[in-house]
Amino acid sequence: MITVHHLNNSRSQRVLWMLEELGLEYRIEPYQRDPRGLLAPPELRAVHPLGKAPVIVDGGLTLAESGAILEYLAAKYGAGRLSPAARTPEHVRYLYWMHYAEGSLMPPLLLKLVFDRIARDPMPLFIRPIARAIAARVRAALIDPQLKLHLDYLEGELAKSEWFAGAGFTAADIQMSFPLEAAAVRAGLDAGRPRLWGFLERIRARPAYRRALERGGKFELLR
Ligand SMILES: N[C@@H](CCC(=O)N[C@@H](CS)C(=O)NCC(=O)O)C(=O)O
Repeated sequence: MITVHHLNNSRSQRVLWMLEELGLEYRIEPYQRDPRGLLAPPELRAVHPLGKAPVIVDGGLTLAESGAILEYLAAKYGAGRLSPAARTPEHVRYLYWMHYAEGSLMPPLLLKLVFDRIARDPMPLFIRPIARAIAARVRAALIDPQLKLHLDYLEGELAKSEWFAGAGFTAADIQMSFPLEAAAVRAGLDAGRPRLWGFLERIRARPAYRRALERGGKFELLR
């Protein structure tokens, strides 16, 4: 049986969702983030040297990196489901979004998380105004315009088809869900971008998504 090393409020939620979509049996090995630093506990390093989630163990294979895990599961267990046929235009789009989610969209969202926390978290009184001024400047000059650029782009892309790779729901939508859920809590994504908002509403209504939430526990993305 597949084991998912699952960190609360993390990217491993989308692996649970993928497994539910495929109707596979799996067990969850749960980990809790350190409430102060938000890092994973050190025990996760015994599973994979980076100590990050998700990691799956399937027989003799230990695999990290959510995009690789989703592609592995689709190839091994999908029997044609959740990934478009090779050498089709949909498959090229599928590949693009699979890589874009972590490679292009997550970096500004992570910067947003870090700089918002610098501005908000307790710190010695004498450095607070300086730290806040630097954080405000980086957000205004770099992070917020980049996030707007990405979200506007994505809103336009969803005008082309209902799902990211085309007319059919695929693992690329599962991969894109995490940054878009993160954008909803930390980057102002709301009903003002109706196609992206509709995407979030559609994925949240999927029975497999809901079952994954029940199995994975509370899912409150960091802000
Ligand atoms: N690109 C990797 C990112 C993995 C990652 O950074 N995971 C976060 C959870 S969302 C994590 O484990 N954070 C805790 C830590 O870094 O200690 C993936 O998509 O799997």
